[in-house]
Amino acid sequence: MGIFSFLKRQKADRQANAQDQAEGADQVKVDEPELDHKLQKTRSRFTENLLGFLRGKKPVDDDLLEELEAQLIMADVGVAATGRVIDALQARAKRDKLQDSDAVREALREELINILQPVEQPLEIPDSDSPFVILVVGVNGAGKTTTIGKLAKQLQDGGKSVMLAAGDTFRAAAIEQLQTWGERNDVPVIAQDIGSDSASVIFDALQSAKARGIDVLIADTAGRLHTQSGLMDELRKVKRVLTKIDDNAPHETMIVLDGGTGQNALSQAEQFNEAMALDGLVITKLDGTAKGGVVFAVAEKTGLPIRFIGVGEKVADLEVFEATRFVDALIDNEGEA
Ligand SMILES: Nc1nc2c(ncn2[C@@H]2O[C@H](COP(=O)(O)OP(=O)(O)O)[C@@H](O)[C@H]2O)c(=O)[nH]1
Ligand SMILES: [Mg+2]
Repeated sequence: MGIFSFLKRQKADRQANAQDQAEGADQVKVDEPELDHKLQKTRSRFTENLLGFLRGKKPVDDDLLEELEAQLIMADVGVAATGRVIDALQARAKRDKLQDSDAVREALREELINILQPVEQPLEIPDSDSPFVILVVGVNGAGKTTTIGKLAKQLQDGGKSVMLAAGDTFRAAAIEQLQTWGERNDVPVIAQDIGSDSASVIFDALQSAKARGIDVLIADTAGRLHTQSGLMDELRKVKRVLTKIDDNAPHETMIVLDGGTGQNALSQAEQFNEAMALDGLVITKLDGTAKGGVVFAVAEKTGLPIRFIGVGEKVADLEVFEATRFVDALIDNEGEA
């Protein structure tokens, strides 16, 4: 799908959306910039080098594939995902006789989508009598608190009641950031003083959410303690105490990764997953100078569902992750910017 049909589809999606939420319709922002526009910087990083050299209609040979391989690695796609793409392209070159750069480009597009398709698994919140608990983890600065704010607003607009727990008790600013956000958007925030026990804040919040019949509790957490193992111990303790109220809580342990940090984001996903058994991830800052390739690296190496992508600092800048849409926005299939 090219950029034009992509735009049309987005518009149609949004109109359908606005109709779905008739009473909340005034909150649906119709003039919000399109995903492909938001990904523009990321796209130009990704495609300038990666696809630029394809434009010259070179014959498809081993040299071209080698160059493509190098470009994918440089775009943060990672060794594993790059290897898979190149192997697939080599097989296709033999089988389908990729004639020119357009054919390579289309084949590349399909292989990139193949990597992301399995991790396109949106977060689903079932109707239930007890709160659905989302525990948000990740290193400082990744975008946890911002993502929580955006997500809370979107869930609220979708008719869910939401409560937040200020589980990052290590920095006063972190508690205030969440509280300010809650006040602005009419979302209750459960917080205690700085330095209090994160697990007990989140435990209290779940009790309160349950008593008030809240649909979704989203818990913020600290991104750094004195040691990495201290952080993992603390987060495991949070999980443990939650099960005292609800065997299935947290229902979603979701890591937030800064898409601009390349292979670091990948190793964070792997480390947290080992310690915490993650259910899903969010990759933020894809509107910035991120090269975008990290999305493929994380998908290939972890296989974890990508729930959302962050494409800006505003409340609307959180998108449900869709593989085809993402790849098309990234590689700008028709060459139009
Ligand atoms: N451009 C951009 N900035 C983001 C995005 N998500 C978060 N940020 C910014 O990243 C910074 C750190 O975010 P914060 O939520 O405080 O991170 P936390 O330490 O993980 O809670 C803030 O300045 C946010 O505005 C995003 O998707 N795009
Ligand atoms: Mg924070």
